[in-house]
Amino acid sequence: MTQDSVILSQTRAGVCTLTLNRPDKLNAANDELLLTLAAELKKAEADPAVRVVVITGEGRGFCAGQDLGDVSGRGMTFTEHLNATYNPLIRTIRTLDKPVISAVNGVAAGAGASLALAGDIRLWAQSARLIEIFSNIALVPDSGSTWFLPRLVGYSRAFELMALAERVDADTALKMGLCEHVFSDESFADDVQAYAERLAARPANALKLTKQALNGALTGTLDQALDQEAALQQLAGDHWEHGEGVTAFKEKRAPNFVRAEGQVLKG
Ligand code: T3D
Repeated sequence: MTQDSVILSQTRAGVCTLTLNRPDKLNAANDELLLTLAAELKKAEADPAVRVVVITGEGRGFCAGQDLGDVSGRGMTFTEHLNATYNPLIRTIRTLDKPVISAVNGVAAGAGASLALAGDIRLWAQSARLIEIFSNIALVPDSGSTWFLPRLVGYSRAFELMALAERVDADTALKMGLCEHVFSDESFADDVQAYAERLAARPANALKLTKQALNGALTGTLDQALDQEAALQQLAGDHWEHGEGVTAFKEKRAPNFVRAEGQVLKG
């Protein structure tokens, strides 16, 4: 991977940062970017050195959605294109067995807004903004926006944002629950790394199962959620992390959930 790659990847202290790298176009997505991002997420999932993944953008944009210069003559219907590119990417994020942070450094528009919403955690820079911009070009929100947004802000607010393509700034996003934290532009990358390292120190297996449980619960009934919790709790309880957590509690010390290569922990 070179500095020219459409996705830059860097891993530090258990945190893999994937940076969309088409800054001249506010990181608008072409097929190469979408397919490479999905492939890099899979690589990060398979890499034992990675405990948390961050998706962010190079330059002043996060992602301006579909590259509108890359649409004509692509030889695919909209449906075929979504099924070949955006949809597998969004599914990969939501099913990845590691936490994914959307680190929204700048404008997130169209499918870029969907990408901003898809993370398990959403951290925004003060100057970031989100625009469900699809209706400006008379398209329907896609790449998961119709699923994510009403669950966060309710049906009518979601419809209004989509119908009017209103810009949501960072303070409003925080109030609306579109992001968990807003950090200053100047220290954004450092603040995101520090936050991600906090997540990376948490029990990886338990977080994987928690993500699975929450995603299942969002679409199921209470009965299904209770059954799923009971099944996943067995997997968590049988894992060494659980033993370490209980032992640490009894020994009145902080648990060490990051198992060093070759180190055998109790439990
Ligand atoms: O399968 C399918 O194809 C369907 C899937 C659809 C998914 C979608 O995402 S549809 C929505 C597509 N995106 C848009 O419609 C957004 C278009 N961009 C904008 O409206 C504005 O750029 C922004 C509101 C996002 C930001 O405005 P501003 O004023 O901060 O920046 P700018 O000057 O408009 O953009 C800077 C440059 O990025 C500019 O290039 P230039 O003139 O300096 O050479 C602009 O053309 C380029 N750019 C921004 N967005 C896109 C883009 N180039 C190609 N595609 C873009 N989406």
